[in-house]
Amino acid sequence: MKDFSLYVITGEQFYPHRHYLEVIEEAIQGGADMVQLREKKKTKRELLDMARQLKALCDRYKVPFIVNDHVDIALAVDADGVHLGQDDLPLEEARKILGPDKIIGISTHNLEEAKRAEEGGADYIGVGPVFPTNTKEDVVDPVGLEYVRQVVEHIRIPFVAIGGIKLHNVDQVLKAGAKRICIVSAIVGAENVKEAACAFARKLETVR
Ligand code: TZP
Ligand code: MG
Repeated sequence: MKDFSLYVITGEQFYPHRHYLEVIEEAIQGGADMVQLREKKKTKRELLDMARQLKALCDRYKVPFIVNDHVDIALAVDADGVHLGQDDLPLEEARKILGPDKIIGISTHNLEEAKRAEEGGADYIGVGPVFPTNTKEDVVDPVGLEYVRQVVEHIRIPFVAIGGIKLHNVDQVLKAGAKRICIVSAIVGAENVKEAACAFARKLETVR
């Protein structure tokens, strides 16, 4: 897996009057180096179309493109990988379908889930929500920076900190040991998407 540090996720509710391709392109131009399609209210057909277009955009910038939840859509558009939660298709099944070369990321909320994902062959894990966030419905309670520190100590595969990360609190996340962060609203919902991404990218440079 190509390394990454600033992982950006789509969220159409944050740019109702803009086209997702334009928003994501600005995020990439600002420094996002991994992109995920995550839209919970779209049909499979709509997602397939978005995935195809985002994959083409990401290919142009040589940025890995990941599909949330839908292994079939990831395969159909030859995405670089999938991101799966604890209630989605299990890692072992997804790996059987996708083979060894695709990226599989797993959301985790505690060390037990993190260890299981690592042992199961996940390429990276999500660690969060670090802070409260309204972006995700049915979100579990924030796990805080303590879980980030535990992952730094006990897990060897790459992890991304996610959830409520903003410019004003990102320093705490980096100080806890995160070298990769995953952002929705603070980038795609920003007034100036490119500048917002750029500001996070600059913060990340200080720890890399
Ligand atoms: N998973 C855990 S928190 C979250 C996801 C998808 C949402 C993060 O969004 P934001 O706007 O960066 O808090
Ligand atoms: Mg999911």
